[in-house]
Amino acid sequence: MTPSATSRIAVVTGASSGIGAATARRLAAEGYRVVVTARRKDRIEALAEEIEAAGHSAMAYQLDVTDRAAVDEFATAFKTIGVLVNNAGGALGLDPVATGDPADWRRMYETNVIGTLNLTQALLPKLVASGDGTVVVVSSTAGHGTYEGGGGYVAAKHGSHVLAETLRLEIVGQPVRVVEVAPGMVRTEEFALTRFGGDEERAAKVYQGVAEPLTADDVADTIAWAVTRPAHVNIDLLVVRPRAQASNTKVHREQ
Ligand code: 8X3
Repeated sequence: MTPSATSRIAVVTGASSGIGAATARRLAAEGYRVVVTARRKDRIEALAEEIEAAGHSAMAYQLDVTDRAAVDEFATAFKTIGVLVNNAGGALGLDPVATGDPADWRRMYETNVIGTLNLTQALLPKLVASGDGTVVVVSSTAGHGTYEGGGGYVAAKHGSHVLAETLRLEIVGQPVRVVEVAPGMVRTEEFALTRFGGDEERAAKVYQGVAEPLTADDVADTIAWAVTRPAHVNIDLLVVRPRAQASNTKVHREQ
């Protein structure tokens, strides 16, 4: 991988599906040279090929965001980076605090928080070096309010939110913006399936009767809007929900 030092590079984590893949497609269409990362090599390679076939620029890099040594190695490939989209993460289970599996809580903290920390720490010097960098943290409405069964995921997403807020305070004065995008109910190929360990019936119930949950493209659109504002405009936080969802616990379902 030999990215040009002058091109505007956008790194997207968790790009193998859902919001990450949609964001990569969209930022490529906006003119970024996108680097799509995820653990599943076949998927990110196919995505990079698809983006290239559409006349844009993309490359795939297999990466587990929780593997710090691998993240540090990845960072050495770049002199400068324009945009980092910390999207990798997800939910495991919907168990109450009383019975939730500590291993699930740990795993969610690792992917949603430490993964974002790893990428952000490793790439921050490259974002600064670009003279106009943007860190995007894809958190969740679960980072702003709790719900029954949310437990470990809510705790982890509050962690992502705090990471973004704290980083913005600490690097003020440097040429890097910190943007948090907090999506509510988004119907993606895998989010609910992963949460319920592949149980398709339980996953389908999440969206049952909801007229139009957000799509990955809706969230990609929001991210692209924030990223493409003029460099002096920092969109601190965007909370994005479908019209049918008034809060984490108030969703309109048609019978
Ligand atoms: C996804 C939103 O409601 O499943 O981040 O926590 S929710």
